[in-house]
Amino acid sequence: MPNSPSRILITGVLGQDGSYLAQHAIRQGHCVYGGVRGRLTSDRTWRLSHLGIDQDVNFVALDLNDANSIQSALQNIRPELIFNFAAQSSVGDSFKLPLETAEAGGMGALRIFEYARHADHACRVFQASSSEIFGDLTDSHHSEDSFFNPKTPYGATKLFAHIMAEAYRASYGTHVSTGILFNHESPLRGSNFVTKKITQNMVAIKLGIIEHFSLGNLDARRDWSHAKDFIDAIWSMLQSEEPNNYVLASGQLTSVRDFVNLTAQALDIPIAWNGSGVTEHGIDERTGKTIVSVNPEFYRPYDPAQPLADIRKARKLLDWSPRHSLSDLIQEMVAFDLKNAQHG
Ligand code: GDR
Repeated sequence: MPNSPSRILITGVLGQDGSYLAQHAIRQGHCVYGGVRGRLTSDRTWRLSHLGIDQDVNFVALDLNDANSIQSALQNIRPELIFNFAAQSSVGDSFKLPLETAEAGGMGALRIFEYARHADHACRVFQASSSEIFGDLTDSHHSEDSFFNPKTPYGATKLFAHIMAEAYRASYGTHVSTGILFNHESPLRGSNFVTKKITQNMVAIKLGIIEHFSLGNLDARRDWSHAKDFIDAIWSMLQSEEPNNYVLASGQLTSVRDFVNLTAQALDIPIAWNGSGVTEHGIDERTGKTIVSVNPEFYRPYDPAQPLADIRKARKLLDWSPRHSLSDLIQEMVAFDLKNAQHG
């Protein structure tokens, strides 16, 4: 891809990944268009404002549920690079919203591939795929060639788009790369995801704003990376001549309970666990008070165990490796949440 400034469309530009990708592209002098569904209000642009780039993004109306909206945005912008991050991104909510999840995540992606296929100019696409496409464990380590067996509406939708990306590559020569993204977090993560929920609530406990909060499955294990590390690899994917699929992860699984422990450590809160199952709770050893408990309301109808990731392909072909450790990530999230809680 030429190094000259490109027209770049980012769907989901208001989300965590879209914001960091926009920052990366703007720093390199590219012209960034950000697809936005619905009204643009300041409470929706807070991530871009935090990164200091809210004035640098050209916002365009784009609703992945609406074929006409996608077509007219793409025809006006004629993007050379498209990063498709927009989706109903909560696995938990996909059980409550299966139709919306499938429409935007599945058909929305397909409509973007169709544009790239027919465009009369060079157009490369990045499709955000997910570790949820693996579903139930089959291999010890999961790579781009593993068996896909999703068990959630979100995972099934992501697999549809993933397979379509491969089909467009093979059948039409479309330049579509996918990132099979394991969990990736940052200070800009939404508070409906477990990491942010933990850091925000533990900070509020530390500052005496709340006394206690609840979680669901403490035994769930996830491979958590810093979102910024993934952005580096995603950018490289569209700079490569050959499109491909890449697993992105750290290669290390940690339980939700241990994420709480590491957050407590970062905040200097001594925590001990008592009980088991729904009665399990974490106690502040200094005060003897319960600060974390289990609420089955946060359990999912199905919560497949996450496999270990095999990231050798991205390491080799993209010359990529994660730069942040889990404790770096937690330190950064806690510092951000402390600042926000103290300064409003
Ligand atoms: P996930 O992320 O479903 O893996 O999807 P999430 O942070 O929502 O859940 C991670 C694990 O934590 C358990 N958990 C809780 N989750 C939430 N949200 N709230 C709780 O209170 C809670 N308690 C325990 C969950 O059961 C789960 O096992 C993320 C998203 O970013 C997807 O878009 C992405 O594709 C995948 O990661 C890879």
